[in-house]
Order: sequence, then structure tokens, then C-alpha cells
Amino acid sequence: MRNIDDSPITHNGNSLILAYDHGTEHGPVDFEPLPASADPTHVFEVGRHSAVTAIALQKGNAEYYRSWEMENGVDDGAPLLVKLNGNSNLAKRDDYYSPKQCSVQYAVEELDADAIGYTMYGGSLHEDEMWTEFRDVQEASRKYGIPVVMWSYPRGQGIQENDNYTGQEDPDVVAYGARLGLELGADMVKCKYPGTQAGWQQVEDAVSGLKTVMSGGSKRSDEAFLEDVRSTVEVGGNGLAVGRNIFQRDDPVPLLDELETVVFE
Ligand code: FBP
Repeated sequence: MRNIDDSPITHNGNSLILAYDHGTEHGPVDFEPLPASADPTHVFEVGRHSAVTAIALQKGNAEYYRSWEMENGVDDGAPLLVKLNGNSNLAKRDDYYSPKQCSVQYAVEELDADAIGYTMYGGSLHEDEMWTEFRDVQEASRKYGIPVVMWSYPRGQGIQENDNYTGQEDPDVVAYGARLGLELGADMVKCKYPGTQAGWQQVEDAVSGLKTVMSGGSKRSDEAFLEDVRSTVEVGGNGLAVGRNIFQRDDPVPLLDELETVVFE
């Protein structure tokens, strides 16, 4: 197994993943604050900032990304993380589930992926199916020697109906989700920020050195966002995977400059 520190998606052991799978997860509403962000090439360009160690895309945009690089002679684009599963807000389901739309084989052999991403909804009625799918994803990724990042978002009936939990940002819930990443063989786990540094410390305590990245969340001020990132990195977090806080900004470069310092230096 290749060490994730040798992967292009990390730099000095940490990562800044630019997430752009919102067109599936939330729909075009996420592009309204900055209409230019509906054009994937706008975000591909943002990914050329030296702070960005990976761009996370669904299959269709990943195909577009590779052809955009080729047609425009881009050789400094962000390494590609292909997000294998996803879901939409259009669907009606009995509980959270994120179907897989791309195989590891296709991601690696056709898209030249540098890493794989998979969302796991622990606590959902469909958790068992997702464990089974993740097993295949993780084992196939090992064969190709590329890292797997688990978007570990416990939510659904198992969380709602458990009186011990206050919701998906409860530190106990977030830490449990992070631990699933370790137990199931992810190389990095992406978690919601539980709101406090003590909460993130609980995440770190649960994962025994597994790489962790904080999920960005909805857009807030530069200062508030940087404060949250700093608070996770200070207690061992390995960076972030962020979408709206970058692509909804008119000019994300000053924030990316600051993040580069906080995450890598
Ligand atoms: P943001 O930084 O915009 O929160 O993006 C992170 C991310 O994990 C995306 O990859 C994904 O589209 C989105 O959050 C899913 O958020 P949720 O399922 O909580 O609505």
C-alpha cells in the first residue's frame, strides 16, 4: 500500500481539497451567489492555486476536467479526486443513501484519478449497503495504489432516533463517523466541523493518526472560516475539503493564500 504522504493530494502531510460536487448534492442553487461558478471551468481555474492539493469532482465533471486540461495545455491543474457516489435533493428516499455512479477502474484507467472519494452515511437505514460498496471501492483502490477519502457524514434515522445524540454535528457523532473511516480502511476522512476545537480534538482522539479534513459548510466570513480551520489544524487536523467557502467568493485568492499558510506552514 502506498503511503498517502507520497500522493499528490497531500503536501507537507496535509490537504486542501476543492470540492465541486454541489451540482449533484444541492443543485444549481449553490451557484446563485456567484453565477460564474456554474461553469465548471471557472472552478477548474480556481484549482490552479498552489494551495489546492486536489479537486473533487463527480464523473461527468471529471471527464470534462481532463479534456479541459488537454485542450488548454494546462499542466498545473489540481490533482483529481473522483467522487464515486453522490445523490440529489430531488430524490425522495426513506433515508440517506448515496448511489455509486463510477467505478474505481473507470476513475483510474479512463480519468487518471489521483484519489477516490466516497460518501458514507453512517446511521442511515442504508448504512449496510454503503459498507458493502465501500469495501469494494477500498479494495479496488488498494490494487491501484491510490488513496481513498471517506466523506463520513453520519445522519439519518439511527442518529435522529438515538437519544444519546443531538444531531449530525454532535462531537460524539462526528467522532464516531471519523472512526468508521479508520475501521473501514479509508486513507483520509472528511468530517463536519463539530463547532468547537474540543469537538475536533475528540475526532482526532478517535482516529489514532488517520488523516482528517474538515468539511467547509455554508459560506461565512473569511475570519470566521479561517478560525474554524485553524482550530482543527492546531489539534492535529490535516486540512480541509471545501466548496462553497471558495467558489461562492468573487475572488477566492486572498482566502486561499491565507489557507495555504494555515494548512501547510
Ligand atoms: P462545502 O464546503 O460547500 O460544505 O462542501 C463540502 C461537501 O462535502 C461537498 O463535497 C458536498 O457537496 C457537500 O459538502 C455536501 O453537504 P451536505 O450533504 O451536508 O449538504
